[in-house]
Amino acid sequence: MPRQKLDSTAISEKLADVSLWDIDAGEIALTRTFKFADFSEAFGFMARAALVAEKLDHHPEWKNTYRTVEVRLTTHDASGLTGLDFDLAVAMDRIAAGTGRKTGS
Ligand code: H2B
Repeated sequence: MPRQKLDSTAISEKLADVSLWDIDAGEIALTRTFKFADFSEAFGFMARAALVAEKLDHHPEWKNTYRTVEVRLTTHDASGLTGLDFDLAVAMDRIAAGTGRKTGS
């Protein structure tokens, strides 16, 4: 049941795997701001992440400004966090780590 809303206990356990992400007070969403070397790296990250999102059938809310990508992950169908949000967060971390020329956060 990957799209089943997680309770606080399950969320705290899973947060250990995504330590670079923030969680909002209501435990509805994970957020992370990625910063890359330039727009090309940022957009490349988004292109790769979009393919993973399609595969998972789970899609990010995100905003790109030049070399910054602000990401918010939540499961709209469950009105909260599910395993898919954590799966996508981990995948995005891996993709960002692989771009090589990332400059921060
Ligand atoms: N993405 C996110 N973030 N939350 C959802 O609830 C969701 C989704 N639902 N992508 C999916 C698509 C659903 O609409 C389709 C029909 O599976």
